Amino acid sequence: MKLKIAIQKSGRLYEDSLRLLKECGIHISNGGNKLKTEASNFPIEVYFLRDDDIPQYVEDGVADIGIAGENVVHEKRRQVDVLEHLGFGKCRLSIAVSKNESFSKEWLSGKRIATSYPVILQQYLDEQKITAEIHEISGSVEIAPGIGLADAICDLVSSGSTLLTNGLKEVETILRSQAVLISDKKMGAEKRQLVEKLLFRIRAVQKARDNKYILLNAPDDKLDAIIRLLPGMKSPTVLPLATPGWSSVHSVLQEDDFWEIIEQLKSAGAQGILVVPIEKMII
Ligand code: PRT
Ligand code: ZN
Repeated sequence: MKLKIAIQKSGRLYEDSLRLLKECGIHISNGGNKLKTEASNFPIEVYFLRDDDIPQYVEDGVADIGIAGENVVHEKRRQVDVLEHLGFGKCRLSIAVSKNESFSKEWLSGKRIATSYPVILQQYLDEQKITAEIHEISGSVEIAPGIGLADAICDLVSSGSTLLTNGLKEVETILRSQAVLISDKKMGAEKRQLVEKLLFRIRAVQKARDNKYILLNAPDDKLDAIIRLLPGMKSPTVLPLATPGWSSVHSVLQEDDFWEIIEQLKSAGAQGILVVPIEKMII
């Protein structure tokens, strides 16, 4: 039995999706123009599809699991389970208007809004009790105000440069999105076991990405103060150095706390601090 996973065939999620599988130790030949390929060392078949179609394929059981943006998963309203947020493909679905417009939510009332996300936008408008006209278009949404097709747009934004070059400004964020792993609700027990195995690896890869391994040297009389600064997985490892009166301390640090703690370690007397990436982390 093989697990079938659907990933984007080309586009913004393609490379990160392949990289994630690779980091999970799953060897597949690059898709190229192929519709599907197999892994040599894990019972998995990879299908390369358009991102918009992935939720439907998973709902229908054509694929057991898939990687798609939350934006697409919400818009398509398909009955699938979201198993994990994957930390890439981050963007937001926002309303944008001409940069000279003085915007308020009430302003939207009666306006024409161009979008490729009519379902999510309608839900937002209903929640806000705003009546507006939605123009569904499938691409180049950002040019709609300039050509007189709409008064505002609702589109995905990441850096914001597309809005800027089209004389628009972002005024409301209605959804934050990233790539997620979705699964078929009707999957059998054997497939579920394979999914668990894959999820275990994905989580180890994600945890490793958020953490760093740190090694440092310290005089023994400063050890207590230094150890208090380091969380570690249980507690830091302390090993004697060849030079009497000195020890080496090993620990794991969260990427987010990293710079702050390094500063404090230095002032507490730590020397020769090394910080190295972790490849996999299982706790
Ligand atoms: O062929 P297929 O249908 O598979 O590809 P696609 O063209 O529909 O999708 P693609 O590859 O553009 O995006 C796939 C997924 O990436 C989306 O569904 C989102 O989940 C995610 N993602 C992340 C983005 C962006 N960031 C993004 N910036 N998708 C699209 N954009 C577009 C946006 O629509 C706008 O045109 O990029 C432009 C804005 O970018 P900035 O950086 O100028 O703000
Ligand atoms: Zn698409």
